[in-house]
Amino acid sequence: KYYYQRYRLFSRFDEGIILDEESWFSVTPELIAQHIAERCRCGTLVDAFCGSGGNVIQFSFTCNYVIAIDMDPLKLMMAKHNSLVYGHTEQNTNIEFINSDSTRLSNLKADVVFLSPPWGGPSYINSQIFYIDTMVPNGFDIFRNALKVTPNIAYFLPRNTSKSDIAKLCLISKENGGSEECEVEENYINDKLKTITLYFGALANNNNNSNNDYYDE
Ligand code: MGP
Ligand code: SAH
Repeated sequence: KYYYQRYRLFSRFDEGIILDEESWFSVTPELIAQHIAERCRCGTLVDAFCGSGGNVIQFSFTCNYVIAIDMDPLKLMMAKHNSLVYGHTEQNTNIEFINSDSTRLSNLKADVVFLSPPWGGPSYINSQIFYIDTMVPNGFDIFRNALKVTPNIAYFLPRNTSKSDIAKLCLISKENGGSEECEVEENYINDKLKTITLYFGALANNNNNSNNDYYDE
């Protein structure tokens, strides 16, 4: 199923993209990654769960500087390699790859944090409703940690995510000095709902802040 969709994941797939088993079902399709990157255009962005680079590569085209974190060193090797396929070089890149546990990223400074954690494998869709606290690390803790860095957070989640859990995230955001509201975006490819992305802080359309408020040339 995923191999059949390989050019949807990476249009340059045939130029040497490398993925491991987890990445095949986790990578963000390129069109969606491009769209999210445009919405997150900023100075410094942290991709806290960078995997093999589906999002990071697109962020590198819209942000001045990208900090890409993953706890799995193999994922970082693949993300770096895949970024070379998309035009980066060892000498000339705006991506810094960091092998670390993202639940400890609170001392970073950034304009935007992007979160695309593991959802527990492709079986997430077997439940009618996906609950954020079933993720490992716990999806609420991940969000609380990101709020220590910035209120401007984009959170990539399953299409069957609990609506009351989304409301809980808004409450957590408000309690930690962030926005009380978030924007829920449904991401479709060819009329098929694939994923949702939540935008908090200045990233949300309804929070009345233009992107320029956090864009740092
Ligand atoms: P999917 O539901 O496994 O595939 O994932 P699809 O093509 O919708 O399957 P269908 O049979 O229902 O048509 C859809 C998308 O969700 C994937 O392309 C990934 O971008 C994303 N995704 C899936 N999983 C299991 C994860 C995950 O664990 N973490 C993250 N960050 N993204 C995931
Ligand atoms: N958005 C990525 C896919 C992310 S998949 C893409 O488009 O390519 C989720 C990633 O989170 C996996 O690579 C996994 O190794 C990583 N991960 C899981 N727990 C983590 C943690 N505590 N800290 C950092 N990375 C973690």
